[in-house]
Amino acid sequence: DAGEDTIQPGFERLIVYAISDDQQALVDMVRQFATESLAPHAAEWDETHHFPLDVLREAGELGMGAMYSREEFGGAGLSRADAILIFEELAKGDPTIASYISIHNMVAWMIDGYGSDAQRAEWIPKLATMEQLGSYCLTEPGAGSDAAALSTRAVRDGDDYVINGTKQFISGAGSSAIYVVMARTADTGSRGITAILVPDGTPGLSFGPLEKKMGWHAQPTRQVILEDVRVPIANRLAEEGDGFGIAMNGLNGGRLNIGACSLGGGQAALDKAVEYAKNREAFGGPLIDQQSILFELADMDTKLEAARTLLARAAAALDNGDADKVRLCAMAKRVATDAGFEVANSAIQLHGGYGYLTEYGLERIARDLRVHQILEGTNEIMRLIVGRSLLGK
Ligand code: FAD
Ligand code: 2MC
Repeated sequence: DAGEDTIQPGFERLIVYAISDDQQALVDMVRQFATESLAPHAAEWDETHHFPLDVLREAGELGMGAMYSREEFGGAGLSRADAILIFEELAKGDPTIASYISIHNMVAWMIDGYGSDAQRAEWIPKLATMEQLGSYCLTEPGAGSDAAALSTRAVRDGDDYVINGTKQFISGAGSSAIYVVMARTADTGSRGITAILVPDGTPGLSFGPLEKKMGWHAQPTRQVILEDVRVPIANRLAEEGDGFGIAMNGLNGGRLNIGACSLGGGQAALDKAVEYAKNREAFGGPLIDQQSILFELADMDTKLEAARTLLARAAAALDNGDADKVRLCAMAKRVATDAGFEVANSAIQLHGGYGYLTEYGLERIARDLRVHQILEGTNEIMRLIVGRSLLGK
């Protein structure tokens, strides 16, 4: 009976929610790294604003520098479904470092996916080990959400491009070896943008001072300033005019990873809140005996599980190249980053005054997760993307 083998539309993706043995081994490996090499240091890195390059290299040695790049030049060849599991585990240890690793991976994937073999051979091996780092340069002082309005310009001069402009809020800037710069090569809106590799040390490339931020203290955020920066045309990724699509396709996966980082941070906060409510005595018994507290914890758990489920659904869509992948990635980013922050904030409340103390680690998680609702496309832009899809645009 042919009908027995037919999976109803919409249900075929449910299969991916089961974690395979390989994925479980991956999760166990990353959990050990996050528990031993990230979690014990997260508070200190936050306080001292330390970007731990040595620990990033450890992550690189474990295969986390070019996770979903192809294996030919040293990538790990993993899927997006694998990646969200990894980022959730990393973020349980330190959401800020996990998020930086995501941005670095976005850069590696863009070079692997759209670069020439020469570009891939030059950059992927070093990015895969995280001996060298990458930064993604889209946002400008005058163009954030409206990214297609960017004005950094690349003008051809012989065999070179000469690039002028300023990129704002660039993660890893000043520490990276390679900057993927989205620059205007034609006045045709999003179709006139080109992605160009600018190596550190190129004359005319400089950085603004470190931005002082609410969270994400363990990674640098700076302007990237390009003044008559000259790079060979061979540094272009794909063709002129392809840059916006490359940047957006990079962000689809980035948005899932950032959502997974919020999930990991939120899960760590929930775990602390459960322990605290079991041990803190008030009104003649542990707090957990108050049903309103148990319900709050149940709601936190439910929010995270809903986010986890939607992230898995969107990751499967991205892995499969489904037509609705952009919409699903936007939904998942919005839901997961809101859930992570809300859960971290609730965990502070459940800890009473202690939640407000740095020592308990919750205020740091909340500060770190807050920005996930803003970057890689604000959650309003995620709604714009979903809303437009409803209109068939
Ligand atoms: P704006 O675009 O000016 O938005 C202001 C407000 O208006 C927001 O609430 C926004 O949601 C809302 N809004 C805008 N348009 C609409 C609309 N059409 N409908 C409804 N609401 C709207 N960028 C990079 O390229 N690379 C990086 O590595 C990077 N790292 C970052 C690290 C940090 C710590 C931060 C804070 C930002 C980083 N960004 C990076 C930039 C980030 O992506 C932008 O801040 C973000 O996209 C928003 O742009 P904006 O700040 O210019 O805000
Ligand atoms: N995936 C693939 N293609 C996409 C896409 C996506 N997510 N989003 C847009 N495109 C394509 C779209 O299909 C269209 O293609 P074509 O020219 O072939 O028709 C093209 O890009 C232009 O798209 P729109 O017509 O929708 O362009 P518009 O300017 O109206 O809106 C918008 C684009 C708002 C969706 C986009 O500018 C956006 O995502 N803004 C948010 C910017 C952002 O996420 N910044 C994050 C910076 S990185 C960061 O924060 C880090 C921490 C690293």
